[in-house]
Amino acid sequence: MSLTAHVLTLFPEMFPGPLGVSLPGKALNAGLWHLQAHDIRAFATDRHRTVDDTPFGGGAGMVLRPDVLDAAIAATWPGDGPLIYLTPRGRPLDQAHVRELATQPSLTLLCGRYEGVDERVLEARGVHEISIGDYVLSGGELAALVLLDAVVRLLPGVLGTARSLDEESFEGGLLEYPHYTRPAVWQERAVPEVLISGHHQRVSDWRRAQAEAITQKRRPDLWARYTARRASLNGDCG
Ligand code: 6GU
Repeated sequence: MSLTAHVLTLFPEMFPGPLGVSLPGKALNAGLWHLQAHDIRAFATDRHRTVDDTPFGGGAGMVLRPDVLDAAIAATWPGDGPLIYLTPRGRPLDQAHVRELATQPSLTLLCGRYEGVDERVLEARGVHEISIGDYVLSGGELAALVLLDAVVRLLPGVLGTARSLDEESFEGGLLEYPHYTRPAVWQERAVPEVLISGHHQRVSDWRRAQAEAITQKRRPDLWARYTARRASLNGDCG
């Protein structure tokens, strides 16, 4: 029922880290999800606790050994959810994918360090590869924390009912409209008049127009997807 996340890492002390505070931390303490960090080094077999070696074919860096990682997977993967390797060469993570991941009983996240992991263990275990963006992190741990934060806030009971998920950024296909609070005038800048009006329909029309304008300007890729979806919902095509 509730999600269990297993993280295989050489740095288990990085967990729960930021997921131990605020919304995900409260949800963790409330038992709405579970987190187990496993030290890959505990599955090394030699007396030096070796987890990596130099790459066949030469080159810089070190590669995680397949036997060590496979033993860690065998001991920790519950088998009722996907095995995921965080890597910049993986499928780019988006909100639709996050929603799918949030339906799983478990997520097992493999975090690499060094140059990477031996390809054979990824093949043998049917590992899914996910990237959180087009930049390179020094290891998969921060990517695992990002993925879990995005997933956990979608779990039943975590966000509460005060704010509907489909009115927020991406769930509706648009970037967020601007927000304002007191004071009504700050440093000679007034809050947009319509927000003081108390006219709910005018407020929501204004917010929609703002969200559309900012999406069109900043993210032509999202805007194209949004207009295509709007057209298909209106029956303008397939
Ligand atoms: Cl998932 N891992 C690493 N190491 N770097 C990344 C990434 C993942 N996504 C973007 N950069």
